[in-house]
Amino acid sequence: MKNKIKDKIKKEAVLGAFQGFNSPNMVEIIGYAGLDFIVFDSEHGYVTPETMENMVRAAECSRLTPFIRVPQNERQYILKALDIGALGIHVPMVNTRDDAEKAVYHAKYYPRGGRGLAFSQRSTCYGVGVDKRKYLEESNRETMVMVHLETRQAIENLPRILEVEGIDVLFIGPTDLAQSLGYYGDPGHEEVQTMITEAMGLIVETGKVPGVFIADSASASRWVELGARYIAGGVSGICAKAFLDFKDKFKQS
Ligand code: 3PY
Ligand code: MG
Repeated sequence: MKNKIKDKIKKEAVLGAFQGFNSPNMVEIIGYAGLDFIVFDSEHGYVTPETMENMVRAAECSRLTPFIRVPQNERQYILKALDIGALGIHVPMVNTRDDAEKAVYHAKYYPRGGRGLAFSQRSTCYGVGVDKRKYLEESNRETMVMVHLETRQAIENLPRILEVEGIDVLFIGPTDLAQSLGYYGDPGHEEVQTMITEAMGLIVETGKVPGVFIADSASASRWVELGARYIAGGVSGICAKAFLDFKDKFKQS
């Protein structure tokens, strides 16, 4: 169970997308288009459990690394996301050091954490021919934890959140961050942008990896220059833009 994102972000920025609806076919299209990873969104989205499993399979078939954004930072969500075969989790609204510790604890097996263990699950090939010790070591090494920093409180607590071992990406959510600062629907506001820039500076300074959600890929280079190595957009937003463009360029004669 090699997680190619884990190695790649050490050297360069990776690109992915959040998908919050049922469609394994869409996952394959994104994979064949050459993105690095996909995040199935069960915080805002409504992916049903059976289709979630098939979307993880579709990602594997099309060389996309599958992650799942869990609805909230709770054991049962993190456990199911990983047991179904996601190679990492996105955890929304991580506001304190304790929140960050909790996310890592439920994503990692003993000795780092307390992830529940069952060899009957998809992630362990249903126990068929599995080398149990090797699986545990590999899983703890390859499973990624992405914590969402998306409130003023999270940014204020960033120095303490950064102390937690086992977080792979500190992912900034500009939409929620903007509303937490009072700028509803305006993540481009100067104060929000300054806060993101400063947070990224601190993350990079401590040798960790910042990530960020973007509305369009043209804006990514600015974050990459600041050290972000994990960039994601939203599938519906990307599709909506592509269809609007498709319609706008339609000429009848
Ligand atoms: C946000 O911008 O609030 C996000 O959660 C992006 O994923
Ligand atoms: Mg958010």
